[in-house]
Formats: sequence, C-alpha cells, structure tokens
Amino acid sequence: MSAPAPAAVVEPDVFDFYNVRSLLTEDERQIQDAVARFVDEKVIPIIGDAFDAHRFPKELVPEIAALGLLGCNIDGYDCAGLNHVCYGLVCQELERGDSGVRSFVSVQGSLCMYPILTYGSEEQRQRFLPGMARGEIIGCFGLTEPDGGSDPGNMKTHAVKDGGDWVINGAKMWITNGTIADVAIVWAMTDDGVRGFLVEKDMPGYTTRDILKKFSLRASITSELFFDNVRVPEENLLPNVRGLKGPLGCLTQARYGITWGAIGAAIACYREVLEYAKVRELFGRPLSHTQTIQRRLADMSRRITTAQLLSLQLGRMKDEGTMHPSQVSMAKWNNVRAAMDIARDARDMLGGSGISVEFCPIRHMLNLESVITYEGTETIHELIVGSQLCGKHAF
Ligand code: TGC
Ligand code: FAD
Repeated sequence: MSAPAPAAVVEPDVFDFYNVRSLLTEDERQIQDAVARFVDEKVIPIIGDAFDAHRFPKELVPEIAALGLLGCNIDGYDCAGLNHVCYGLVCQELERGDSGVRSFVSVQGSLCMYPILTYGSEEQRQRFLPGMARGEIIGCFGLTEPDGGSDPGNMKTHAVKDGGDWVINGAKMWITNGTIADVAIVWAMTDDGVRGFLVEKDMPGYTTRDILKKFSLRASITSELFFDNVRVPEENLLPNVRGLKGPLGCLTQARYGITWGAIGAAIACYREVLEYAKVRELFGRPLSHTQTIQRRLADMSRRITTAQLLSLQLGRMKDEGTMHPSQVSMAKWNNVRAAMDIARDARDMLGGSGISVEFCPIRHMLNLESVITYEGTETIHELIVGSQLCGKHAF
C-alpha cells in the first residue's frame, strides 16, 4: 500500500499565522465577516474624529442592534442566541475599530443583560431584555466606587428596606454609559449582603455626571452615579442572587469578551504598521527590510497568534460549560498586555506620524490604558491566577 499523499503546505496568512480561522465553523466565520464589514464601513471612517472630539458615536447603536450584536449570546428575548465563540469574534472585530465601541456592547450585553437574564425575575426579563437587544433601552453597570474599585466587597453604597421599597444611598465612579443609560444595574450593600437593583433614570434622587477630559476611551462615555435616598420598588430588586458572586459573575462574562477585543486592537495596529514598514524608505531600503523591524513585527505576530489561540480555547471551554474564572483572568492579563505592547511599539515604528490621530496605534494605545485597568487591573488578574495556583488569596 502506498502512503497517503501529504497535504500541501499552506503559506501562512500574515494576519492569521496559525490559520486560527480554520478552527472556526462556517457560521462563526460568517458572523465575523459581517461584523468586520460593519467596522470597516461604518466605524473606522468616523472613529478618529469621534475620539478627537471626545464623543461617543451613538449614531452607531441602531445598526449595532440591527446586526443582533447586543446580548448576542443570549437565547430568547429577541436576542441572537449565538455561541460564546461568536460573541468573542464580535468583540474582536468591534475593538479592531475602537475599544469604546466594544465597551458599549460589553456593558450592554455582558454587564446589564446578563444579570437581568441570570438573576432577574421573568417579569424583569420580559420588561427589559427585548428593548435592550433593540438598543432602545441602554444599560450601565454600577459596581466601582470612588474609594477603591479593586475591592468591591468594601463598597459603601447601601440599600435599606423601607416598607415595600428599598432606599439607596451612595455613589459609583467610572461607569461606562452612565449618563445615557435608561437603567443602571446598581450593586449595594444590605443587611443581607450585596444585592443588585434596577435603578431607572427618572427615579427621584438618582443623578449622573460625565467624567470629562479623559486621555483614554475618548469615544466612550464614562460617568459618576449619585444616589440620594433613591426609592426603588421591590420589583426592581434582582431576586435570584445574593453576595459578591452576583457582580463578579457578570465580570467573568465581560472579561471573556475583552480577551478577544484586545486581539482586535492589536491586529489593527500590527496591520497598519506592517503596511507602513513596507513603503517607508530609509537609508535606501524599505524599513521592513531591516532586521530590527522584522524582529518587532515577528514579535507582534507571535503575540497575536498566542492570544488568538488562548481566547479560542477559552471560548470552546465556555461553550461546553467548563470555563473557570481564573482562566479568563489569565487570558485578560495576557491578551491586554500583548495588545498594549503592540500598540506602543507600532506607535514608535510610525515615527512622528505615530502621534497623529490619522494612524490608529496611538488611539488604541491610549484606549488600552483603560482596558488594562477596568474589569480588574492587570495586578488583580495576576493575583487571581496566583490564588488559583497557591490556594490562598494574596490581594
Ligand atoms: P472572593 O471571596 O474571591 O469571592 C466572593 C464570591 O464571589 C465568587 N467569585 C466569582 N464568581 C464568578 N465570577 C468570578 N470572577 C468570581 N470571583 C469570585 C467567589 O466564589 C465567592 O463566592 P461565594 O459563593 O463563596 O460567596 O471575593 P473578594 O472580595 O476576595 O474579591 C476577589 C477579587 C479581588 C478577585 C474581586 O473583588 C475582583 O475581581 N476585583 C476586581 C473588581 C473589578 O474587576 N471591577 C470591575 C468593575 S466593572 C468594569 O470595570 C466595567 S468596564 C466596562 C467596559 O467599559 O467594558
Ligand atoms: P484601585 O483599586 O484603587 O487600584 C489602584 C492600583 O492598586 C492598581 O494598580 C491596582 O492594580 C493596585 N492594587 C489594587 N489592589 C492591590 C493589591 N492587593 N496588591 C497590589 N496592588 C493592588 N466600573 C464599573 O463598575 N462599571 C463600569 O462600567 C466601569 N467602566 C469603566 C470605564 C473606564 C474608562 C475606566 C477607566 C474604569 C471603569 N470602571 C468601571 C472602573 C474599573 O473597574 C476600576 O477603575 C478598576 O476596577 C480599578 O479600580 P480603581 O480605579 O479604584 O483602582
């Protein structure tokens, strides 16, 4: 018997060196392509100006909703019911445009729709989820407080039962979408531990204010929330969760999406600098023909490939129900750090042009300063992995 003919060797794609795309199903590839088209046609042409003007491009929300991207990995309630790998690919493509656009989708889906679905009553799900999927109801997630976001168990915002209502006092800080949100998922301490409340925008005593003059995530809204004796009816309490595991469970969903999103930001920077290095001539040859530039580009490709494989395996584990939060921490830490280093290096390789908003690396680089801080700082994720290895919290 003759040996089977060997498969033909395939030249690696410079943007997908290990052909990770071949590990996706046809449906997953189609979703990725549809979102990529939207980002190329609608996000990238406007995002530099939006970032420059410190403006969230809210006009994109109806199209994002029409594409089915809000709560896209939720089944039912007019949501798309995609798997978690698809949700990851959606985050990757959106963040290739801008972290602020991905942030909007993360907060709406993973931080607001997820807790209503998982911890809410059937009445709350029916009331909010379809409108949130259509982008008609916008949500925000209030966990962080001025006194220390890494340690939410020490929150000062509290809720006290008064007859049939709860009365909330306190403040939240650094809240994405805060001033445009119709409903805030607010986590507050009660006599019974941490509970989640649906605070609606017109409830007396509830006010919001934008945090202005940011150097990062300028195309995203970041706000403060204030609660001055806000009276919330019992039907706005999330009935099915008590304790810090409620908000931390939401963070696991959003952090998972961020592991993919960071890859998108890295790819955008790498793609732009690779093209630039081929056409920029210095010392009588293209920049891409020098050893140092090739090493730096090779390093970018290596780190993007590693991140892609990490997130895809994480997504497969999430889809089969075996993913552990500490595995999400390792990928968030690895992928955001890789994206940050790639954005900074790409900025440098563009020379003076690298400081212009006309090129994307400096915008991604500045955005990633938020991405590495929010949803758990890099240190917190290192310590979560360390705690899993050593069996002891060292926070
Ligand atoms: P700890 O004792 O470890 O845990 C308390 C309870 O929660 C459970 N748990 C989790 N459950 C689900 N997912 C996770 N990731 C979980 N982590 C812990 C845990 O099993 C326990 O359950 P139980 O049943 O025993 O009560 O809590 P700790 O107080 O020691 O804190 C641990 C620590 C430091 C890891 C946690 O506080 C933390 O993750 N801190 C970082 C906070 C953070 O990430 N904040 C993000 C705010 S939201 C945001 O940034 C949005 S940005 C949005 C955007 O624009 O994209
Ligand atoms: P701190 O907790 O004060 O941390 C300060 C420094 O101390 C960090 O370097 C940290 O790594 C380090 N540190 C903390 N603990 C330890 C330790 N035990 N050992 C060693 N070092 C430690 N929050 C929300 O609830 N909802 C949102 O929608 C939201 N959106 C955000 C959007 C943006 C643009 C930003 C920047 C933040 C957002 N956040 C949001 C808040 C974010 O989650 C917090 O900023 C983050 O969790 C860190 O908290 P902190 O800013 O209070 O920093």
